[in-house]
Amino acid sequence: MDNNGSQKKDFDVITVGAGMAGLYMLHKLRAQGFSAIGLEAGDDVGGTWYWNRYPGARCDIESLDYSYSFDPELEKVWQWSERYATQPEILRYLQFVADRYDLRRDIRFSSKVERADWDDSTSKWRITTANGDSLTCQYYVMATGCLSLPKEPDVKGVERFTGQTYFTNRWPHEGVDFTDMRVAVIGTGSSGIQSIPLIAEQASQLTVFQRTANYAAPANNGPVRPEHREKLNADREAYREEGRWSRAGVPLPRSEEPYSSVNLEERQRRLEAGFAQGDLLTINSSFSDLVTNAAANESVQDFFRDKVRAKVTDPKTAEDLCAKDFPLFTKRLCLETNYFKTFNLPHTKLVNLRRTPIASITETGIDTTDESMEFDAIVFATGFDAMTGAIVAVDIRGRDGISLKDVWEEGPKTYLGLNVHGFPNFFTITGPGSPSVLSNMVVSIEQHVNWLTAAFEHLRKEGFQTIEATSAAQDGWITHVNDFANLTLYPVANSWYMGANVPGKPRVFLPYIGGVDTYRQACNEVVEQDYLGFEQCGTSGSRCNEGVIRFVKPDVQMVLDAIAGLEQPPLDTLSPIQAREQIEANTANRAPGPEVGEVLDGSLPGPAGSLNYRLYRPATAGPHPIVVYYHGGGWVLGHASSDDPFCRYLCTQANALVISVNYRHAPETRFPAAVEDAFEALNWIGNNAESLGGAPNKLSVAGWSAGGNLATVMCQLALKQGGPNINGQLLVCPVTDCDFSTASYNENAEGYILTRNLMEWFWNQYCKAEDRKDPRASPLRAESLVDLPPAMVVTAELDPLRDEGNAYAAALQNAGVIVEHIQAPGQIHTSLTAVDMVTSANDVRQAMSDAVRAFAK
Ligand code: NA7
Repeated sequence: MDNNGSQKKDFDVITVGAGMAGLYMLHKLRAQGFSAIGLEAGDDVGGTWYWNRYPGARCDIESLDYSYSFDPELEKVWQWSERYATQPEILRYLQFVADRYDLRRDIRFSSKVERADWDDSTSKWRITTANGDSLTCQYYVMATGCLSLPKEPDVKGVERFTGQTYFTNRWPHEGVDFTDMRVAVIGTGSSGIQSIPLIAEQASQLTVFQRTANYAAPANNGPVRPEHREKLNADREAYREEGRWSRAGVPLPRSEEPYSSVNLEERQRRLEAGFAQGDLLTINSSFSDLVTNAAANESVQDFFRDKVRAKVTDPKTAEDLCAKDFPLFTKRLCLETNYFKTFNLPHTKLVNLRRTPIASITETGIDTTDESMEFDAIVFATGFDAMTGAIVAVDIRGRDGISLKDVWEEGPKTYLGLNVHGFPNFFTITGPGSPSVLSNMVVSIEQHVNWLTAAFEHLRKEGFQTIEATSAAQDGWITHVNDFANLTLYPVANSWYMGANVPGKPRVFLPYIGGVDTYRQACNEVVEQDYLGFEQCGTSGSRCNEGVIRFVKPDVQMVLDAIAGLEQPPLDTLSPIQAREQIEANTANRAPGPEVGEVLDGSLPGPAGSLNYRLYRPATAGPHPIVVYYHGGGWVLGHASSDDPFCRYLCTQANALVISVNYRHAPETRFPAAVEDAFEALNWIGNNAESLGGAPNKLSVAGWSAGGNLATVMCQLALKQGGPNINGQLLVCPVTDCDFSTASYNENAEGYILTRNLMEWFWNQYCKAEDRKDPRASPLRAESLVDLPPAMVVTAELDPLRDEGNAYAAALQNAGVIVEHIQAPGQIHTSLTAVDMVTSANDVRQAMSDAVRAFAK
């Protein structure tokens, strides 16, 4: 039935927007037998390609990739004429799609949605349009695009100008002829960079007002690359699938090599090749760390700036056109065709607004702080209220009338970028918190539409009327999105990704940067776990598998994936000697940790022979407080320098002399040999503090894992048996007890490097069963913890040892000891000490070094 002009008022699904997302949504819904209608503000299909008709408008993902994949026949009947198609061609494509699948009959055009209200009593949304339509639906889907609501031109005097004013994102359908006109363009993002060369071809004078110079690579546009078409045609489905499981939604090899790992020549070769390739993604994919490593990024920035200098004749203009204010890629890279060369034309001029800002737009032109200029036309290429603007432009009211705009006041909150807690049956396609603008939009659109329509099908089959994200699942996802963003340089840029281009908009990273592949996997797992984190309700009851889909910190997950990739046998299946060899091999190429003033290897007298130590001295003037450090390794593995990066970190950050002492290991020597060695070393260091360069009476202990066990035992022994005065104890994921029945042992028995089996193996090597309850092995069992030194206890959420560490912190507190206790979410046993590898633990590490400083005060 035709829903367009009909009187039908109630639908299974209402979709807002008839761009790429809305069209495919309608097609899928119809195929699945849902009644659906699309509401579109424009008078035809096309979305962003309907509105953005400025000269030079093109896609910046190659058209072969920037096209639907859902119908192989469609790909046969539509052929792109250019590598990067123009806006008219993309619009024709979308019109062709609308015709081919007869979609217009289910779209009401010139229907701007103004309100959407959830009605709990009927479990339906009521949608109200500007022309007075009031429709209801079970599912309400915003397919309004990420870059659709124009940013208000925030330039003083904008209303005064009496000449012609144009906005790139609302370009007249009939086009504009700038012949013989004096034209100003404000804005040098993609829209400005694409339109400026073409406007310059017509205008008698062109003045470009640039606030921030952008990085741009040459588009090298032309016919579709034959090799690209061949690759697609060779195995269409495999090609599309590769795109779906790629980082950015485009099949492209991705280097695992950091920038610093290849020599200068190879770097240059890859950069030149990427540049010549003429796309957004190749350079970034040529190294593993360009968006995470500031130094690598800076170096590639130089490469881009040199390219500008080579193209622009006037050195001052060239310098002004060089992007300098933000790391490369943290604003969307632009593709340019003749942009930089346009500034070599005699009638084109660049005004650097950083030097001479606009004072005001006047009746006849633009006044900067430096000069008055007259224009016949001003073009605003000033961008969009991206990702959230078009969504909250509709007054969306969820449960109990809560407003989405209010809920998102401090930044958008979504689960998977799909749904919002408090807004049942409301969905956003490519919403904030999904890869969206960091991906090939078409791939992301298809994935969302497929996911949603499968969910609708599932709910229909199961007899549920509503689905809604739980608050916990949503919070978990928001944390995950932010964790990923914070691993990168993106948050430092004043980009629209950060909402920073719109005055007053909260500064929050809007898209999901974990990659299309990672994201798709998460969405799939949510479904496999019976819509994890979604509450599904129907007349006959409700169902909710509550949970958080990604709770491991993303960089920790990368470490886990890398280790899994090694396919090594579990340590507990090896002999101790083999286990030591495996660990040594694995840590040989780890990040080295910070530079310290001096590293000194020495030995000290132990109870059964000398003990090696490694001393780390800060570069600052001493004497320094001393930290006696005990390494981890389950009493079986490791040595004085095996926690080298962490010791260096403590040394520099806490400005302390860190002395990592070795002790005898099991199974060669078992409990209590390690304790005796550790205690002897502590006493020796206490007695020799001054000659070592330490400050007298400023001695603390620290240790990780089994070393944490020894550190805390040292505090107990020093008090009991008369050892040096200890100012504080830093216990990082310490072993404090021999009980394997804690919840954390069960929850984290496998999968996070330190397994339950491995821990049992360590204990078996170290300590006879009958000795394990001795407080020197299980310090949690000490009779009293009164008068022990102040402590910082740090535990990791995904560590079998979490609960015993937490129990020790609580026991110290109960005994009146001053305790700072951090429970690090999403971290594992080995990640807190993995300096420079797991940066998500930087805050925790900082707190540790602050605590060590405080011990010495
Ligand atoms: P962008 O990328 O947001 O660019 C907007 C440009 O307009 C940018 O250079 C801004 O400078 C400039 N701008 C915005 N407001 C002002 C004022 N008040 N004064 C001077 N200059 C201003 O939007 P586009 O439309 O070019 O591209 C959007 C996306 O579409 C693009 O990334 C592609 O994905 C396709 P600023 O950087 O804020 O200093």
